[in-house]
Amino acid sequence: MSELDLHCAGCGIAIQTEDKTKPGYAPESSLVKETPVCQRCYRIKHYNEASTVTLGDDEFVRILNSIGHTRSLVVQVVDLFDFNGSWLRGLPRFVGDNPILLVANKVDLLPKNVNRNRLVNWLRKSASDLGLKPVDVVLVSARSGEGVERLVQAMDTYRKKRDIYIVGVTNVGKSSLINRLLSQYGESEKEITTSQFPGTTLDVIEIPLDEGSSLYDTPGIINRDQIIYRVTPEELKLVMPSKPLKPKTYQLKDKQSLFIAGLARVDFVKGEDQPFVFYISNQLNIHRTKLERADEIYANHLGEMLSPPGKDQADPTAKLDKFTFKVPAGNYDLVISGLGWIALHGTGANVVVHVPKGVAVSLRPSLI
Ligand SMILES: Nc1nc2c(ncn2[C@@H]2O[C@H](COP(=O)(O)OP(=O)(O)OP(=O)(O)O)[C@@H](O)[C@H]2O)c(=O)[nH]1
Ligand SMILES: [Mg+2]
Repeated sequence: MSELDLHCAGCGIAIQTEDKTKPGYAPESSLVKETPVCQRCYRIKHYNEASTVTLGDDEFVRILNSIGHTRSLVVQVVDLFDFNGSWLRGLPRFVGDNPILLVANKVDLLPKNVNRNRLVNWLRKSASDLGLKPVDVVLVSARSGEGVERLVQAMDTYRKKRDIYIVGVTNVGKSSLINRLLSQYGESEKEITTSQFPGTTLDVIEIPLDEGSSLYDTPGIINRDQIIYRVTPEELKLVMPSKPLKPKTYQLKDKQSLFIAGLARVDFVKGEDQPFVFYISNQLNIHRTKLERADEIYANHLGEMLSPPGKDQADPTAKLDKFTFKVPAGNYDLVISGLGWIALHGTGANVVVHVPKGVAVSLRPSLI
């Protein structure tokens, strides 16, 4: 049995029963179920295993291109915890004339008192700066359900009975959001596989909406700028916040340095005394020291006091990337892709950020 016309209900991949080591394997005995799942999805769901298969970028581009040949509403999902790192570049080029609805997921991670209208305006402005004019912007949380009703209304308004494609970088919560929508409509027995590891969905998954139109989940592309590709699966659980962020404020003088675990170092090189507010996973420690001692502390304590990375991964001799910023007076965030951001609301500061090679660091007008 090699050519089965069956697709895994969890990740969309074509199911095969012949090779355990290849994607899509499911034992024949499991195929009697109405909604068959591949062994990988079974293991992610029941043992929270890290997924080892990833989708090639070519395949991803092929899927995006095919959306350009449909008439549909495209829903671009971004992760509010890492707006910059979860931005899907060049989407308008791929999807042609189809309208794009921008959905910012994981709003539950932001402190409760954050002004929602301000966030939406911030998103609209940032999207526009990145070359996207969405038909609308909706804040949601697949986890808490916030904004989901609004999303349903917006999708209904803009799709005009056409298909809907949910697209975005890996791990932004596309599949979680669809599961949330399905359970809202009493279809809770259908469940797409989700996991904290990137690259969960492997092919397009069709969910019929009504006579003649469907909602499609799609796999996400990997954005290697994000720090999540520099940590082990165990460390990823610490780096990706699971609870609302509790901002940590440090009143700093210049010539001080702060380590975010052993993953990043922020040097306040020059400027007036001012607060640095860290929005990072509550499970990561911050260590403050003098700038002149920072090299020595890193060399001697990486993998111990400064962890993650753990002892086995720690390599204090590995070359780091260094970003220098002249932060203007006003409200700005220094963003370390996938790790979080540091808000500055001062009179200006010269700051240097050190991160593992290839991780993106940027400056933006403050989100909060
Ligand atoms: N805090 C929070 N976490 C979320 C939310 N939505 C999804 N997640 C988490 O984000 C991670 C990725 O979720 P998925 O739904 O698998 O993401 P995806 O975009 O489908 O990922 P790919 O299939 O790899 O492209 C999981 O750990 C989810 O639990 C949310 O609203 N809030
Ligand atoms: Mg998915």
